Amino acid sequence: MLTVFSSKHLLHHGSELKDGAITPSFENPQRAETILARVQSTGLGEIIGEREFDRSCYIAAHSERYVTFLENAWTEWTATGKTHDALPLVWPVRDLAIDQEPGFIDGKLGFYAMDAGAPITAGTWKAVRSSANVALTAMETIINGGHSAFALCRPPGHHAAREYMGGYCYLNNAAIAAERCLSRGAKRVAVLDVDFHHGNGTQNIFYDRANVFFVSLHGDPHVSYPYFSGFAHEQGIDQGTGFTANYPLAKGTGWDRYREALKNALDRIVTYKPDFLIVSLGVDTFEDDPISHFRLTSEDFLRMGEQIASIRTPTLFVMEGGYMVDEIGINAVNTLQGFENNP
Ligand code: OKP
Ligand code: ZN
Repeated sequence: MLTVFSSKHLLHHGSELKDGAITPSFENPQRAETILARVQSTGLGEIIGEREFDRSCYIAAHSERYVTFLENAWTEWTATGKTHDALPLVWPVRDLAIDQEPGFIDGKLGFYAMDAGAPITAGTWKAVRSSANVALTAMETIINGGHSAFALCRPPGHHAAREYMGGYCYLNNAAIAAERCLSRGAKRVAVLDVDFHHGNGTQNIFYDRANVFFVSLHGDPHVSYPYFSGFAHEQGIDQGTGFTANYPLAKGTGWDRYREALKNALDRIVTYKPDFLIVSLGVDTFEDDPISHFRLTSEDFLRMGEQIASIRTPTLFVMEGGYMVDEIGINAVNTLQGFENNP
C-alpha cells in the first residue's frame, strides 16, 4: 500500500490543558515518526511526499473565515507580546453572542475552538496544511484508480468541524478528502471513523448531507471525550437524515463486541454503495492507550483491516489518534496489512 507522509508535521508540537494543568500534548511528533518507521521496516510499500493544494480544497469542508483565522492566529497572538503556545480561555456557550467574529485574538480563539486541546504554535499552520495535503495527495491516487492508500496525517483532523478546532485537530483531513472525491465526480462517499473518540467534526461537516455517509464507533460520550457528541440518536438532519450512524460502546469494549458493531456498520456502508471509503484510523482503541478505555490487542487491528477490506471498496486510510507511542506503528500498520492480506 502506498503511504503519503510529510516531515512538516514536525513543525507542530504543543501543550494541552489536561486535568487542570498545562502539559505537553499527548499528540506529539514521535507518533508519526514511529508509524513511519514501521511502514519502512515492514516494507508496506512506497512512501511519497505531499503535493500542494489550493486553499479552496480546505474551504470545501470549512468556512472561509475559519481558515483565515488558522492562517493568521499565530501572528495575531505574538503581536500581543506573547511567545508561548496560544490556547483559548473563554467559549461562547448556549445563549452567548455567536453572531459575529470577535475582533481580538483572545476572543477569536474561543470562538473557533471547542476545547483547550488544540494549541496554536509558531509552526502549527504549516503542519496543519501539510497534513491536509497529505490526505488530498493520497486521495488523488485512489480517485485516479488506486485501490487503497495510507495518509500518514499529523496533526489529526476528525474533531475539527466546519468552524472550530479542538481535540488536537485543526483542518479535518478526512472531510477535505471526501469533498475532493465529490468535486472529482464521485456520487457517494462513506467515512468510517474507528478512532476511540467520536469524530464530532466530521459529523458536523456532513450532518445535513446525503452524499456523505458518516459512521463512527467510539467510547460512549456519557463518559468519554468529546462528551457532547456521538450519541446513538444523532442520525443526521434534513436531507442528511439517516446518513449519520453512531455506535457508542461501553468502557472496556474488547474485540468480540467491537467486531459485531463494525460488522453492522460495514453492512450499512455496503447498502449505501459508496464510490469511495475513507477510514479515520485512530488506534487509541488499543488496550494500553493512556487516554482511552477499549481493549483491542495488536492482533485485533489485523482483523479490523481484514474486515474493512471485505466490502471491496476503494479505501483511503487517514491517520487520526493513538497515544501509546511504543505500539502505535505496529497497530496502525497491522490494520493496513490486514486490509491488504484479505483474500
Ligand atoms: C483526539 B483524537 C480526557 C482528555 C481528552 C482530548 C482527547 C482528544 C483525542 N481526559 N483530551 O480523537 O484521538
Ligand atoms: Zn482519538
